[in-house]
Amino acid sequence: MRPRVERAAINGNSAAAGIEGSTADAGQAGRVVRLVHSSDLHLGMDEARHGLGVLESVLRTAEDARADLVVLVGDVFDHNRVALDFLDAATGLLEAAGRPTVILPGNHDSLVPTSVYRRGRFAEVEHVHVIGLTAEERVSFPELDLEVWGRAHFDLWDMTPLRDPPARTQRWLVAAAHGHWVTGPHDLHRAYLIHDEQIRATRADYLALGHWDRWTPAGDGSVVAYYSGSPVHAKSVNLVELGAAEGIRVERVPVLEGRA
Ligand SMILES: [Mn+2]
Repeated sequence: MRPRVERAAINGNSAAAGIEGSTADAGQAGRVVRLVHSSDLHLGMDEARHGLGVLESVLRTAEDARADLVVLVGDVFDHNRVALDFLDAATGLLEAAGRPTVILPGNHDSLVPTSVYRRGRFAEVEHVHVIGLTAEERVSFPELDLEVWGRAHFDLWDMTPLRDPPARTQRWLVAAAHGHWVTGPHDLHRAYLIHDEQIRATRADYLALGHWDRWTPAGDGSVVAYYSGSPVHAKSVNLVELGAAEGIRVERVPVLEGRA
């Protein structure tokens, strides 16, 4: 049984944002950039039962989709006590996939001193980028004319995922945030809040959200923003195409089974 495929085509913000320079009107000429957005894999929650199959599935789906880039928006690991050999195996999968991957640490896999990302050898893999560790907040891909910006969780304290978004330096700006989208006053007691006006202020072409297990669009429509949901629960990832004829195209695609 395949989950239904959700499609959304919304005009990108790169022109509307009024960016300076020759890239502003690159509209038709540039190639289409494809990225796969996922989050909340919670690897290591039950090593015996789930293993790394979920990560393998996401990477296989990205390969099948011929994605230029994979963006994993937090809680990739369930906790920071995950065993070193498990981390080595995870790094091995990312390395073998050979696909540029940006990881934004979330609240479960935050960059505490004993973080999975500091204990594991993630920083040694050239095409794996951990925001807050291998880059401060922004990872640039000049060959794609794209940058990914986000704020890592460094501990368990509250933080503001979308505080002070930067001005773009590439044609495409993808923002990433691991937190709770505020849909009303009943959400205000929560942590890691993401408000509509903060989403709007990113002026990003796409906002990749994590922290929720379910797939859902977010924001007020000013920026194309989606939770990917956990591949375990949503059974899908978001395939985002930047530069498609109709603007920014987001497709919810089912995750393929791992090889295991
Ligand atoms: Mn979370």
